[in-house]
Amino acid sequence: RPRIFSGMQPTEDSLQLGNYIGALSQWVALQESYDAIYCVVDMHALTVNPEPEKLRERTRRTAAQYLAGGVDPEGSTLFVQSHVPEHAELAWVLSCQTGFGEAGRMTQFKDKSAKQGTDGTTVGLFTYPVLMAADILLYDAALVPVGEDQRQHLELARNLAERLNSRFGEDTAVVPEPHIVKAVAKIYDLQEPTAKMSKSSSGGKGVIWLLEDPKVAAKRVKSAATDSENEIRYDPVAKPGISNLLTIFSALTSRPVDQIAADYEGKGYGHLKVDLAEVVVDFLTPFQARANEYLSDPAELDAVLARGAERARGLAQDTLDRIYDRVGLLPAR
Ligand code: AQP
Repeated sequence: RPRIFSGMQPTEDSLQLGNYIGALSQWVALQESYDAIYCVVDMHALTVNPEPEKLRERTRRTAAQYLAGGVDPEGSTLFVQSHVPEHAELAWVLSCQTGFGEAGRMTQFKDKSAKQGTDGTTVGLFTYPVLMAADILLYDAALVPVGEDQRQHLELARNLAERLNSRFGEDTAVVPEPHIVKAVAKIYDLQEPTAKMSKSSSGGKGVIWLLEDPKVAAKRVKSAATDSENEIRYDPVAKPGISNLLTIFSALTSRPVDQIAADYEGKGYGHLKVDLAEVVVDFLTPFQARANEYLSDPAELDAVLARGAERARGLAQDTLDRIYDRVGLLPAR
């Protein structure tokens, strides 16, 4: 089976609905046909300087949400990035292959560093995409399921793989392909439907958190920003708010957007919002029950993560040995 890799950062207590629709639900759909490797990228989360206790707690919570979303811990490999030190080791090799200007062109870095100012911005935030490239190349991943916002980082990983191959020999690294499902690649903030729903967007008011009280989530859906017309149709340019609600509705019910839009022909926005609020509650309630079950037994969760790390490490060591050899590092005796 071809290999896929993906990960998310444990930067908040809860993932948000965009993480689920754009990434996690894709992971679950792909895990049967691929050798899937899913990682909680806690080292990436260090770029925002979290409280140590919070980071540990959020790492477990993120893993529990992967499992609650349907990641199969038997068929797939689920682990925590820092448990496999090869990620940081390969990142160093790759950082020596990355142009300073090339890294500086990453739009996510430009956006985040602009908010934080020069002194608040760490070197870790700058080299974040290089660590992400290491995550992917370490497992010879052929495919990387992510949301649209990660496209440029994926392109860097591809460029680095190609660079290694042209400098050190054709099969030094596997060049990964992004797997971005266009229809759900970008879920928007409910209050600001032209901005990506993100763990840090709109002060949280337009975000649906996977682990928040479903009643609060329902309220957020009902007060989503729309437009001054009254026609329900999918038109992301003219009607970003309504189109986003239709996309979320479609993703959570596995029904085509057009069909849903047709159901609401001639009906008011209120109808759509009330029904979508119910769909969201019906999704969140069992999701949270499953997540809480995993969280109620941290020892078992840690055991799942330990098994995953053991398998991941075996794969990672082989790749790192190969790349260390190609770039000319002397093997240790
Ligand atoms: N709104 C979204 N729509 C579709 N996909 C999304 N993803 C994130 N937001 C959306 C995808 O989820 C994964 C999250 O990976 P991450 O936690 O490493 O990265 P992130 O993009 O930093 O997450 P957030 O929630 O957007 O937090 P911020 O921006 O506040 O740090 C990725 O596959 C991403 O594409």
